[in-house]
Amino acid sequence: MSKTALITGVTGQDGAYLSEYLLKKGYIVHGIKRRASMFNTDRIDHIYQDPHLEQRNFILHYGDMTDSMNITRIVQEVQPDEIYNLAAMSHVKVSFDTPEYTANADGIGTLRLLEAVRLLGLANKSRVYQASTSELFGLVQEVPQKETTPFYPRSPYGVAKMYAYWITVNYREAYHIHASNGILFNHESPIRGETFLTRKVTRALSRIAMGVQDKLFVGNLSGHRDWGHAKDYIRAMFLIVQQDEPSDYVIATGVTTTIRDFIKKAAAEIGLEIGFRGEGTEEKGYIVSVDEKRFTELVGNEYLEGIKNKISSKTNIVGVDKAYFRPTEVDMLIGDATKARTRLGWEPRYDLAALITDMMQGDVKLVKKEVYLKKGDFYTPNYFE
Ligand code: NDP
Ligand code: GDR
Repeated sequence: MSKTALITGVTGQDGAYLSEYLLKKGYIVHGIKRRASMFNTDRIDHIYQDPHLEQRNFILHYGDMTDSMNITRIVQEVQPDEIYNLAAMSHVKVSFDTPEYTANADGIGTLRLLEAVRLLGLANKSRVYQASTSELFGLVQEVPQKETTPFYPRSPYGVAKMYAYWITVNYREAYHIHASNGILFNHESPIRGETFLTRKVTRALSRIAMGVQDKLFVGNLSGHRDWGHAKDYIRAMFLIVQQDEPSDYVIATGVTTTIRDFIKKAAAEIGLEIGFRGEGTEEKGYIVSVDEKRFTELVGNEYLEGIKNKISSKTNIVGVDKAYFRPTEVDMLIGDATKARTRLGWEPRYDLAALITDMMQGDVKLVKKEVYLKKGDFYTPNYFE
């Protein structure tokens, strides 16, 4: 008999990869999507199944983590063997603007789900995975961070996720639900949301390379993040849920990189060398040189002249805008995933270089499509943040 999984946040980066992964394993996958004024299922379009089909193994339900009755009804209908709670207002900076909503969706939303499992008598049936985060470590109390490192969240998002972490532990201990936290460090991919740092960078560099954008504005350039590939991290989620005993695991690569270096490495992927000059809000990034062969192969010969002009005119292509600063920042994250490596046998398959290759290839392709449409005089949105 096929297992049944329920994924909240199915339309997000992780929800999309996890759905695909579980479907390949023969699961029946149910996902909760929000009502939106436009289609919001781009990331799962390739696995979407027409609701008119009689036999479906990928089924979507309208729902919201802020609606207890809705969550309870869906859990009752689906009777899931496994629940992956991935839904969240997941943008740290935006959580400072919407703190109450973030607490409601990310914190209390997790309680709603756990309480549904308890009230429906599913404590022995439905295993729960909670999407916890390295943002719990915030102002880090130890380097590298592991399961025993004390938490010190630095944003309304981090604080909401801290509630979600502990309510998951509490329901595990109080009601013997197989509920686990995956304390995942940053993980990215070609389908990462466009307003997170890595994707903002790979998208902007691709657009600058092809002349459809002049400049990339970022905030703090000196922060460190431990970046992995989302495909590796959803495998860890699955493994956590398959363990006989529920537990909490750090998932990380163990390598940390500054934002400045991420920008340099992403540019180098398409043959551009970027140098930075100045300090603080006056820091600026310039194209210093171009590997013509690499650039021509990966981006296109027709854009080379534009790059050479930017080099000779010393045009600045990266700038700092303090609008992207956070009231309290998380400066340094680097995870120690020894527990996951030893107990789950989990190892990341992508290193940072492979992640960047995947992301740059994805965005160069998308921008080529954008340029093609523009040339044909078709409208293409800019999607400014
Ligand atoms: P995304 O932002 O890409 O996806 C979040 C998902 O949650 C989307 O499907 C979104 O729907 C949905 N959602 C948001 N608010 C609600 C709500 N109120 N009710 C129902 N659904 C909602 O996040 P990721 O895929 O990157 O991350 C998945 C989870 O893992 C999140 O909980 C995140 O906080 C956490 N996490 C992520 C890490 C990362 O580096 N990616 C690291 C550690 C933890 P919509 O598409 O309509 O916006
Ligand atoms: P983060 O990811 O806050 O770590 O949360 P994000 O990519 O937003 O920021 C990473 C670092 O880059 C700095 N930064 C900028 N960030 C954004 N978004 N935009 C900018 O212009 C910019 N300039 C500099 C940030 O200040 C920060 O230091 C992500 C989310 O996926 C969370 O949901 C998840 O829990 C954590 O990762 C682990």
